Amino acid sequence: MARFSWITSGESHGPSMAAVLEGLPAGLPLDLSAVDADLARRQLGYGRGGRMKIERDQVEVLSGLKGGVTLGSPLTLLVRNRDAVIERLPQVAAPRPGHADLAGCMKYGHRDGRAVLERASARETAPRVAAGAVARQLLSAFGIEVFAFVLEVGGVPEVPPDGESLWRAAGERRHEIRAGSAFHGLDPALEGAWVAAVDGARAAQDSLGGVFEVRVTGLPPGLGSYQSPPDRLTARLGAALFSIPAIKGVEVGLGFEAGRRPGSRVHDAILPADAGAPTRFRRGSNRAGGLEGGLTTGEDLVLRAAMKPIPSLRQGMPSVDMETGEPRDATYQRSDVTSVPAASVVAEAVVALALAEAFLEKYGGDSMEQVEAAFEHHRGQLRAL
Ligand code: EPS
Repeated sequence: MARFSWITSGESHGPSMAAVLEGLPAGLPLDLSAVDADLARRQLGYGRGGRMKIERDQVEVLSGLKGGVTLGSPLTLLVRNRDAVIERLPQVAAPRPGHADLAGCMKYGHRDGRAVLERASARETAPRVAAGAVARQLLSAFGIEVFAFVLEVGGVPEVPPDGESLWRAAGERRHEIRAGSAFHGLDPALEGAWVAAVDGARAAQDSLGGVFEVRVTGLPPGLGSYQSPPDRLTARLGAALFSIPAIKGVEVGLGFEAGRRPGSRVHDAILPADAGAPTRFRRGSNRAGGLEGGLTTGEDLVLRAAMKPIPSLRQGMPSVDMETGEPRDATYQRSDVTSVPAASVVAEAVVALALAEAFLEKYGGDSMEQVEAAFEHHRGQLRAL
């Protein structure tokens, strides 16, 4: 049985983008329309730019599936680029501050930023979302749901909103409320101010960042490990979120606030659970955000990430011409004003992928039947603990 792993490939304006997942158990039915629905959500959000008007991202499966069910072999997912013009695009003469252009050119010895940006582009997140949608279906077979929503766009609102209150208020209507939001948010009262912020930034030829929250429900306790530092799930989830382009900060549970409070107002009391609960224990609160010691606690996972504004600015940023060495504005072609809503969908994908990996480490088997048996066995152990 192969270890669960995945890779993406493709250039932003090449013929296509792809993802290959290895180590999926055989016997998982895949709903490809749900994969397409995630790809479509990634394309949405108020403030997206011209490229999203061109693309119609849809998944094609090239291997690993028969009759809609996984075979246990590598699963290859293809997302074609409509804007496949890589051979006709101009040089990127002046690197964009904030993008990988300059650091990438210095790494490889290129003078044309095009050689860097084609792969560094956030277009890469399209196949990642497809891969994440598959991971999400594996988790969903065990009652685990990954849900992200946008909290802030461009510093609006001024006081950071409480994700917990929004999440609780939305309850079972969360999918419906988020689907009705132009920003994948849960607070309809903020939509008008967000639209105004994006319109203002567009008029000023500027760009905006923001903050989103990812919540995971239905997790069993004990995913991850404290035995070896890199295996800690907290580290792996942090790395997953930081792998999304433009992410500059990640918080778990209370996050930075945990560093400001005394321990008695940080840690979550352990209490006896009611009879019939899945374990004999319950927690008085979830300030830990569902992770203790690098392991899931069985409480909801609560993660937040901050995204910087997109570095392709219409107004121009000071840069240097790579050929002449003279100062000039950074090269600009087109860009989004904000892609925080899209990043929240990518965050769901990378969190689902990291959790699928940890889930299969603990309960892994060659087939879904074997994974289910391992999962049920652990549930029995937890009831008896
Ligand atoms: C993106 C495709 C890109 C950008 C954007 C995201 O397409 P193009 O470069 O042709 O306009 O719109 O990329 C970035 C924000 C970035 O910094 O690279 C996509 O599919 O999401």
